[in-house]
Amino acid sequence: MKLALILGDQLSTSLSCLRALDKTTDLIVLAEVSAEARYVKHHKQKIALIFCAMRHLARSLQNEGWQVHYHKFDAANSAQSLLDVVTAVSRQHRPIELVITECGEYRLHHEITSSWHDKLGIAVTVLPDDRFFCSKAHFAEWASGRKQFRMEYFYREMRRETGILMEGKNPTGDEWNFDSSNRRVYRGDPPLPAPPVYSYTDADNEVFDLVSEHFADHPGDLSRFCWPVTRAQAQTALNDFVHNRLPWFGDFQDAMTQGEPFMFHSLLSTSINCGLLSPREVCDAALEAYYTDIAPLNAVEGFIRQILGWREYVRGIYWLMMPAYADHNALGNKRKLPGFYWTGKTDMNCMREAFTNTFDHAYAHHIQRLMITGNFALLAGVKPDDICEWYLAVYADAYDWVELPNTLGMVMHADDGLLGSKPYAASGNYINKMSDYCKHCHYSVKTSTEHDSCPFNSLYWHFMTRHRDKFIRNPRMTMIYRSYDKMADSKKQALTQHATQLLDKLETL
Ligand code: FAD
Ligand code: DLZ
Ligand code: SF4
Repeated sequence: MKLALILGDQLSTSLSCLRALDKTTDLIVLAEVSAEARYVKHHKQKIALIFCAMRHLARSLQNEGWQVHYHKFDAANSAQSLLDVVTAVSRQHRPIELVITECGEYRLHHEITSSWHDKLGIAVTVLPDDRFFCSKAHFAEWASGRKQFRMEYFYREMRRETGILMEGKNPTGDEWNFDSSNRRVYRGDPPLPAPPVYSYTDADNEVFDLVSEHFADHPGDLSRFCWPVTRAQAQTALNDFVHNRLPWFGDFQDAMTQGEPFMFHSLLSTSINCGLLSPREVCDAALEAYYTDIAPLNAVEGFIRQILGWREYVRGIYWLMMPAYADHNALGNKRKLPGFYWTGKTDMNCMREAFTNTFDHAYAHHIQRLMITGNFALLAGVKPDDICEWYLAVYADAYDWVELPNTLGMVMHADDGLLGSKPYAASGNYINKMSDYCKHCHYSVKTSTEHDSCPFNSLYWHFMTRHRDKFIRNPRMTMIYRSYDKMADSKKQALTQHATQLLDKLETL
């Protein structure tokens, strides 16, 4: 007989390892273990989501006739890692082989491929994860010989290969990208639709109690838990998004509004990443909305680009560059992450809003992650390790393969521009333009060097001046340095002095 191990982010009945198994003889293992639940301080909602969804998948597989060994989290059990559980099950059932779909994270992938065969004394077969549009090998082929790996070119290649939003050889609407029409400021029209509410079972409630009891020291709480935990709920989420938010997704993709955590975003990353939805079916649903006039092209293209483009691209980069990628720190950052990232306590309203969403929902939308909490960490020169650990812990959709390139590469520019041709650094002006946060803030966005000036303003110029040698020859940054050079010396000095003072008292902002 064979064993298959299904991981907490592989919760799909069409997984490659299941296709290598025989229902009548083989056994599937799913295990809730401390090693996975504690390797960073995952938000309580992330652990609850994964455990609930694992339990539902186990039940579905049993209903389909599979034999399943399900290991529930038990603090008193001596088996606290995936290897412990597989070892115990192997001793009992004497399989000839362990089959597993390759892991999403390098950490576990390396552990399994380098040592499990010897430790278990049986064959360990790792099968490709074919839930992605682009295999690791195909991405490596695309990347080979290129000096720069620009997402936009990869995305066009994926469009051509899949035929998604293509009319023969040309992109639908004669443009590859409608980003320029996707920067509207949101002023309350149309009203923001509330996301769907799901009902949870007694089995889910058992998980919520378990997480509250054993992971009390982890961030966040469970009172606002609103994530799909079954495939049916995830399909409801997709349907709800396509009809109620996708039509405006493009227009308001970069907008932020006080007290509104979700805007017109899909909230689908948790379901896609843990396996409840496939990226293909999500793109198909968006395409269908375009062809049936439910959503316009700028929305559908903008949404598909995130999945067919960014999501596939960051996964490709991760597997191409790991393990060395995680150690990059191209800007030489040394500052430790300010404590308010974990407590949420700060007078900067934009940051507080992002933290509130994060702790309440294990969610923040992309522009909050990139241009608020990410931007601040970039400007303040936070160590990439610290900020990466934070993003991996606090979001319910976070797994190293997707979090690391986004944080280390896109936000922190720590990979020296492999992922982005210029850092996404911005002053308070950008935040004021794209949101109403500054109206509700203790700080003044209009000034830079007063005692109550927006910290983003002087920190922005401090960032630009301390990295001048690196960025001055970047053609996309010439204008920035030109306007700095035009400033009076007294203004430059005041900016430097004010930013230095802020950096010295960062914890108190
Ligand atoms: P939407 O805005 O509705 O986007 C649609 C879908 O596109 C998402 O569900 C997601 O599957 C995909 N997507 C969008 N942007 C990206 C991207 N940059 N990379 C990969 N996929 C993308 N996304 C994660 O799934 N997990 C993470 O751990 C993660 N960490 C991030 C860390 C930082 C610092 C930043 C800037 C972004 C990160 N992202 C991550 C990308 C993005 O912020 C989230 O995918 C998105 O906010 C999830 O919410 P949504 O489902 O409502 O997305
Ligand atoms: C994130 C996570 C958590 C919190 N718990 C488990 C678990 O108990 N069992 C499990 O199989 N997977 C869990 N996961 C997801 C894994 O960390 C993820 O599968 C690996 O990091 C590989 O991507
Ligand atoms: Fe954020 Fe500055 Fe605006 Fe306050 S004034 S909300 S700190 S950008």
